[in-house]
Amino acid sequence: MIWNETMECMNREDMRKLQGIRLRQTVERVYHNCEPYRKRMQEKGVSPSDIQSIDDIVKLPFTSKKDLRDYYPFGLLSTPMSEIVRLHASSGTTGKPIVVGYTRGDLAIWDEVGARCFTAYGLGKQDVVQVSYGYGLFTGGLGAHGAVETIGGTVIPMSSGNTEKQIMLMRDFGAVGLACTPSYALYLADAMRDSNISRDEFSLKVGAFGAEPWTEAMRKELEAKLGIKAYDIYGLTEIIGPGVGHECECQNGTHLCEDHFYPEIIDPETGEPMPPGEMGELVFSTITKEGMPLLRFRTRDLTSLIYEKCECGRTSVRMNRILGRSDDMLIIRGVNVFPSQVESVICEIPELEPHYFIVVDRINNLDTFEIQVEVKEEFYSDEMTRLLDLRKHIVHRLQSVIGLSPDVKLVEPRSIERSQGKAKRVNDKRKLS
Ligand code: DLL
Repeated sequence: MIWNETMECMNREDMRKLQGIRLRQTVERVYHNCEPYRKRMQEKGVSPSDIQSIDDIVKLPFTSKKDLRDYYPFGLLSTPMSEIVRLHASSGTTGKPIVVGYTRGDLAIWDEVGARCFTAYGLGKQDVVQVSYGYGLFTGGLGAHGAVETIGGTVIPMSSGNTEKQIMLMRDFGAVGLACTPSYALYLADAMRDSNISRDEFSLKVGAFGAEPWTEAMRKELEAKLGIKAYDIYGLTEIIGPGVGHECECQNGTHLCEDHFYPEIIDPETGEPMPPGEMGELVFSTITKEGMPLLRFRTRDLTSLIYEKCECGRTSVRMNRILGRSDDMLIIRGVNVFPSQVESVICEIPELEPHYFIVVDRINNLDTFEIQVEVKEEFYSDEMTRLLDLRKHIVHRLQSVIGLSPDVKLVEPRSIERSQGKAKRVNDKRKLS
């Protein structure tokens, strides 16, 4: 099922033309209505008339998270405050949050792209969807909420937390779709198993999981545990929220809504565009937003793009799974490590639960690298030799995937703290000193 066939299946040449027209309009808008953008463009010697087609985008300056902080709270708006009908914010790790203002038109775009996501997952008017992303300043709850209402489905505005009630209502209201972070979905799956309710009593068929990186192995785990198809939903506050991209029934890359959000991949070191298909940092320009359009916003997310037509019929560009954020990358003893690599190894070992925590420290000038991982109930025995063998096997697999031998600590089931929103999987103590 396709929500907006014209846009999602447009031939690539027409799409580029449309993107060029929309980019030009956006550049005009920010140049005339947003002082920081005008100054930046003038400094770079670019004027709106230099932007004739989408290829000219490389002439424009980048925008970063730092810019959003520097112009906190409303300095990057391109409309008067009277046109702004909603604010969202995301709290970063440091300092002030990042604030985004939406006009009515922006909210309509958000509903439209959100509707494309849930339609692509096979959901429609007849379906009940439980939204267990947090509601509030975080875009997850209200974003998914608007999307489900737009396709005409029935939304259960659960928000996160209160797991027992989540499970009860999911069963009683016959939720077919579940929208939450993959880590919370895992938590719910375990809690459902522990409740005395049999799986047949649930109607769940589809998961819309995102807001944090997750792996193919985690998808398999979630699909098996919940008996569903688990789809990716991607987005970020600065650009709009959930709905920037989504998977389709082929589960082979995340389609980006590129008629609204134009993606580029750049070399994170030099800022130069990467050749098509290569991995690098994802950059977005919003080309239809009114309230706070962003040009060439550096997401810090690392991925690559696929431009071939998908088997589902959509021609929209697809994004490979996000390896992680460049600022999540750990450099341990000189080796680059992403938590997602650790996750993929853990999920492939049947004796382990997909719950882990990484602790990095520096002792006597040497990096230490510890991974705590839960062993499944049935394998967690007092028999030391069995656990030692398992530990050896994990270290060996991690060594071959990431090139480092961590200190693996096997811990009891349920002993690692669970998250109801985005999972926190790393404690890098080196940053504190
Ligand atoms: O997480 C918006 C969202 C809500 C997306 C619900 C999907 C579902 P932020 O809090 O601003 O917004 O965080 C954005 O989260 O730059 C990525 O690093 C990460 N992220 C979001 N979706 C995915 C995904 C929301 N599907 C940041 N896969 C982004 C991997 C994701 N990472």
